[in-house]
Amino acid sequence: MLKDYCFEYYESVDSTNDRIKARAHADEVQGLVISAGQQTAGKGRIGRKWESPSHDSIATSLLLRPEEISLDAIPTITVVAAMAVRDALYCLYGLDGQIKWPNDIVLDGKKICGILTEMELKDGKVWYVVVGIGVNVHNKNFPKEIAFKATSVDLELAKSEGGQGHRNELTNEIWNSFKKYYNIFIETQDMTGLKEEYEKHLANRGNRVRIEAQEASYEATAIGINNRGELIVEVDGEERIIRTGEVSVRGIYGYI
Ligand code: BT5
Repeated sequence: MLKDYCFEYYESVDSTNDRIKARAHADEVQGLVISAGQQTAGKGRIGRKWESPSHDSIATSLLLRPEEISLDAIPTITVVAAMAVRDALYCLYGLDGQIKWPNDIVLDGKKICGILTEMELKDGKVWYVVVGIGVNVHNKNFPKEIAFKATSVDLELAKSEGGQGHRNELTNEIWNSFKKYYNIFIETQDMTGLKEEYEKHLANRGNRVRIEAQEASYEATAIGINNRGELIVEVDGEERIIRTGEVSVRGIYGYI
C-alpha cells in the first residue's frame, strides 16, 4: 500500500529516474518523489530520448518498493500510471486525453505525456520500481523530429478557452491520482478493479493498429486490455496478447 510521499525538487538533473535509482541503492524508502525543472539526459523506452527542456515540462519519478510483487505485474504499473495522468489532466484542466497503450497520453492525436517504468531485482525478487512521468506543460515548440506528434497543456488549452497549466499543481494531482489507482491495483496486483475505467479512455480501442515487434510487424484491430494490462488485438479472427516491452503500437493513420 502506498501511503505518504516525500517530495524533492531540483533545478536540473540528468534523469529523474536515474536519481531515484541512486537513492534506491542508498536504502531510501517507498514514496520518494524526485522532480526536476529540466533533464539533461531524459530517457524514453528502449534507449530513446525524452525531451524535457528548461522548466516547460514536468519530469517526475517515484520510488516504489512493492512487497511480494510478482515480476509479471511490474509492466502493469505503467498502465496504472497512465490512468493517473489522464485523470489529473481531466480534473485540473478538463483535458480529455486518451491513453495510447501502454505508456502515452494523447490529445487530439498528439503525445502530451510519456511514462517509463524501470525496476531492479535482488536475490530474484523485485527490489524496487521507479515510475517516471514526463508531461509537456508550457512547451510552445518542439524539436523538428517530434513537432508533428507532440503537444502540451498550454497548446491544448489555447484551442478552447485558453489558460495555462501549472507544473506544481499538476505534479501533485498526478501523484494523488496515482496513489488512488495504485492502491486498487496492488490489492490484486492486476487490473481487475481498474480495467473498465481504463478501457473507456483507451485510444487504440476498436482501431486498426500496427504492431511493431522485433521479430515481426503486422496490422491488427485493438480490442481492449486483459487483467494483466496487456493489449488484446485481433488478427484474422484470432485474438493475440501484446505484452509491454519492445513492442510499438502504431495507428495506421496518424500518430495514434
Ligand atoms: C516514453 O518513451 O514516452 C517515456 C518517457 C518518460 C519520460 C520521463 S520524464 C521523468 C522520467 N525520467 C526520465 O529520464 N524519463 C522519465 P517512448 O514511448 O519510448 O517514447 C519516446 C519517444 O517520444 C521519443 O523517441 C520521441 O519520438 C518522443 N518524444 C520525446 N520527447 C517528447 C516530448 N517531450 N513530447 C512528446 N514526445 C516526445
